[in-house]
Amino acid sequence: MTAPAQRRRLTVALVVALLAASVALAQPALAQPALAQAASAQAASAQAASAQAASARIASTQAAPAQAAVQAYRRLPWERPGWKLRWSPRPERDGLRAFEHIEDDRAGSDPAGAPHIFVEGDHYRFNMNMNVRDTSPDRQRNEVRGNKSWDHALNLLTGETWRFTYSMYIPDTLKATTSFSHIMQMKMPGTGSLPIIVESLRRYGTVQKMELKVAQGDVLVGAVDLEPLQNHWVDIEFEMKIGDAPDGSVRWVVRDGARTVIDNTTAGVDTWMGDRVRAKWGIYRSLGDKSGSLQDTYMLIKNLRAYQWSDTFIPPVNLRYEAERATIRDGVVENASGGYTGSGYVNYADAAGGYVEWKVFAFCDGPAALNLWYANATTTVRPMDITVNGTVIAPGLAFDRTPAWNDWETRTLITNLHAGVNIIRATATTAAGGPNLDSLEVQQPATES
Ligand SMILES: [Ca+2]
Ligand SMILES: [Ca+2]
Ligand SMILES: [Ca+2]
Repeated sequence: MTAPAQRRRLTVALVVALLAASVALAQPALAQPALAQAASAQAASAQAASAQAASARIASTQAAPAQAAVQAYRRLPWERPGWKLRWSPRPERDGLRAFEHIEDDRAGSDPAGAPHIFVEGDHYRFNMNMNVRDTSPDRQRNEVRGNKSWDHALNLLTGETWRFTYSMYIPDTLKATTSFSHIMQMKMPGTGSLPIIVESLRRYGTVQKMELKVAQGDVLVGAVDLEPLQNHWVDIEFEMKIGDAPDGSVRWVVRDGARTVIDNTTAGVDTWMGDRVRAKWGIYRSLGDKSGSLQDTYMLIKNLRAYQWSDTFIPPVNLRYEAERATIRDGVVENASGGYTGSGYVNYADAAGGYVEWKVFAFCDGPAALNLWYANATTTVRPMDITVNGTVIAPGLAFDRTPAWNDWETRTLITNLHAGVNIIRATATTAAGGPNLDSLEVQQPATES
């Protein structure tokens, strides 16, 4: 066996072991019998096939139990199409690690009030006082963004359908305003990128509303009176089919105890902006309110859950390849900035042509999501050409600025890989060189589509 073939077999074995382990960990009661059953069904099926070659009569008697076993396996609940839980942080256990990024007074305007975002019992608390100023000083921001599970960021991609549920406590000091007051958003990564969905507290004269809008086209999904919902926990649910218009849709449900306050669905909207989608919670509001509603306040959230509609229990398989362990031309491995994974990151030389090149594994021919984790705390975009197996799939992909060198962000590409080893290269195309590059995550569906 050649060395690459040995490596490939090892990788296959490792991936299978990882898959089995993750299934066993997530579902200890179901996983072992189900996997054993599947294996025995396969064995019985193989046995039936060889018997068929010998004698059609014998084959027919052996194939029947094999089919019955396969059907029993398919009937297991987690093999049916349905909502599959993909994220369920417990504040007291997971703390702020449940999120990709914590934007807690990122301009450092209110050190006396820090931290503004923290765990309090079974919920997350977001404090907002009037001292806080965002990096844009006409507004305030204390938010968490992204969903992290098993130390990986959840990828919400085009063609997928997701449901988020959570409970929210809005005190009567958190009022609707004449300028924007957002309490939840769905966005793609990138500084200054437009939101996709926005949940806001908006004032119409004397009437305070909580509303949900799709940002593209400014489409209102629904609005409810805010005041009856204040000073106690209410339940929020929203579903999102991710796609370019007209394939996107959004459903928004607000429940107050047993009462459904609103349950609206808006279809035909645009919910995909070309990069992965992620949720933000917190208080992000303009200081331009003209109604005198702004004051020190807070918001609480708990029972956060994310479900993906899927016909398999097994989540997509996500493998991380560190930049510092890849092939590097015109770049150096560093570890001075924190927040990276592995042992460091690659700092590209200030020149065009430097690259990081990975050999990555794919289970089968088909689509994969590539997450390039990077930081660029300059004011200049640092584009790179991304090639897969020698073909440029994203020329001059923009790596926009990030708030800090230790604030790692992603650019996500969806591309086809072939089964086995694939070569992925990120090449700087301008004289400033590439951004700092931390890792490449490759995500493939666990089942062939
Ligand atoms: Ca779009
Ligand atoms: Ca550099
Ligand atoms: Ca790294």
